[in-house]
Amino acid sequence: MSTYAIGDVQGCFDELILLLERINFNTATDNLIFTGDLVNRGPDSLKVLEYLYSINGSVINVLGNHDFHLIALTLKNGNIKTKDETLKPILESPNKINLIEWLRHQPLLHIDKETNIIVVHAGIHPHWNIKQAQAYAHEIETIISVNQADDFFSKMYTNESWKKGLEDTERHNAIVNTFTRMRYLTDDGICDFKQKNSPDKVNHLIPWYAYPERRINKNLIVFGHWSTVNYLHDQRVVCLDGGCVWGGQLIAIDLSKPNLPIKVDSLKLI
Ligand SMILES: [Mn+2]
Repeated sequence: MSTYAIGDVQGCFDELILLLERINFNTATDNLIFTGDLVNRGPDSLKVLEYLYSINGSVINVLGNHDFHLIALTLKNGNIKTKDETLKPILESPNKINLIEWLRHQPLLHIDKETNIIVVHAGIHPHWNIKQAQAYAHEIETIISVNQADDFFSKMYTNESWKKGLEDTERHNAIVNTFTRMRYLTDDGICDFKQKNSPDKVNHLIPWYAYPERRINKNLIVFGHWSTVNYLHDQRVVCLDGGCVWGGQLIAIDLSKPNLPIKVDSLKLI
């Protein structure tokens, strides 16, 4: 029995199946924890969701920004923009309600009981300890899984950065932005949500995982969201976003062997 973490799939269904074959995934005995962004940009978002829903007893997906966006679009039920074309088959699927209900009951943070490895989509604010991170994640999980979630999703698109003393919408947005969009912070601990380049090209901002005195420093944190970082493993973090949707790789690790990535190349013709 193994538990695997898998990086950002973003609709790359064929690569996902190849990766599951590569790791000899067995639905009866193995578990999969996805780092979020299952959908959007890639060719087969609906197939990815339908497949994972069909084996949902073996799957956890920590929610990413694209997953949040899909839930928001579904609840809004309005016209979609060109950049969201790849989500259209989900929105038009007869199985839409089941898929979205499953998605919006997924966590923002998962801690593996065997290894104490933490999995999130983008990261954990360096000022947060584990108890705070769990409480903040739970706060949002409660809001988005109830019937009145529409209000939250209609106000979600802001660039609020976490700081103490925020309330209501500002606080909720800051928590979601941290877990699902954070890459860099300033010296003062303010998130910069615009910069997406790799850290070797950016001097004036600090990657969240390299922030001095990051409070969670014993548990390994596995994350995705940052394809320009690509696969990274240092003592305390593993990035699994190989940018498969951009022609890179889809990456998995067995949580009991986090230093041995298993990679499948994108099938995209470049
Ligand atoms: Mn993302």
